[in-house]
Amino acid sequence: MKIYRYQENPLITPKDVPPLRPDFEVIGAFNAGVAEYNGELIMLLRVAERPIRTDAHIVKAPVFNPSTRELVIKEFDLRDPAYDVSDPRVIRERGKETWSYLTSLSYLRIARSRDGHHFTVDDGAFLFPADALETFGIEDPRITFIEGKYYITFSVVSPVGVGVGLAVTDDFVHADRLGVIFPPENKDVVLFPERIHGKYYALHRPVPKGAGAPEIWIAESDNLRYWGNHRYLMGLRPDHWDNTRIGAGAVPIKTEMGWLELYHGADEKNRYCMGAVLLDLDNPAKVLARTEQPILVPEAPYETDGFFGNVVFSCGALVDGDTVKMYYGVADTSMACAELSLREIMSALTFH
Ligand code: MAN
Repeated sequence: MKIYRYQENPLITPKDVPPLRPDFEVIGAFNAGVAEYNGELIMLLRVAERPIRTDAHIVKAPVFNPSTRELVIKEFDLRDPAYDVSDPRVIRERGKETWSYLTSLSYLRIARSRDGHHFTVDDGAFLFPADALETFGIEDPRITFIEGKYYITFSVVSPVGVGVGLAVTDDFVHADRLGVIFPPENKDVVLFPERIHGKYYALHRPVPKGAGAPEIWIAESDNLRYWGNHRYLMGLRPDHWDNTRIGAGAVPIKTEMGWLELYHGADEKNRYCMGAVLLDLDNPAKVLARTEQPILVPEAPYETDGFFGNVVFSCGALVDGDTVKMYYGVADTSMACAELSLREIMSALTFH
């Protein structure tokens, strides 16, 4: 498969984004949702900021306090054996399976472009944590244009778990929040761009803790807020690149052959690749075909090295004729874009 990675990659790096306050630093501008609006390409970035470290032994975790609307900074001494900080993203109490704090707080911020290659970052946040379910941040937005409005799904992260929130905008200046649409633990919610037989559809990714694994489900709704008729859609594949965790990526692309979904899959070493799956046009709960091999793997230095390396993670793609412009987060650090041929992705699918 031919892949054209933009020469300007990475398109946005943490250095391009000034922190919201002087005692913080931006460590990630990644996993952006994309949309076309008013002649511009909008990238809704997940920006991760953390308090600047002043003592090499102290890790500081930012937490939003919903009553004061301020950030509280928790400190952890790396020499304290009670904590495990081997994963740079989280602070764990040793011996516990779940994590207790994130080392950065994410919010959503807009970058705009006329040509899809060069971007200007807006001042300030577009969506910032606002309530008790968002105290550890909001992450990984996807934008779907439905019936004249842009709907944004994003992860909401707090001590009670990771769920999925919904917001809507028609101008990328103001957004209305529509609440949490999928409770913990769930992530990677992508809305279909149109109704199918009168119903809205969403892909989602629960993380079962007893039986089961982080795999992709599909649900229906009459109003985008209340979801039901949940069905298991597709799973992990042993001995494949997507054997540990999968989740929907970009907004499904309508083609003559079906809905083409670009999804991410991770292996046991936490290498994240992108693959494709084709769903029935009439009944998207039916999987028609899937790529055996990934369509994009982390290879470029900006994909293999960073805050959390070996990650390509797309939350949005645009289609122009045969060209799929896949925007994707790299190494939990920056943003990149690659062009692929729609026809070639289709021929890489294996039908069952
Ligand atoms: C994982 C990673 C992090 C993210 C948390 C919470 O640890 O994806 O980047 O912040 O989950 O969603």
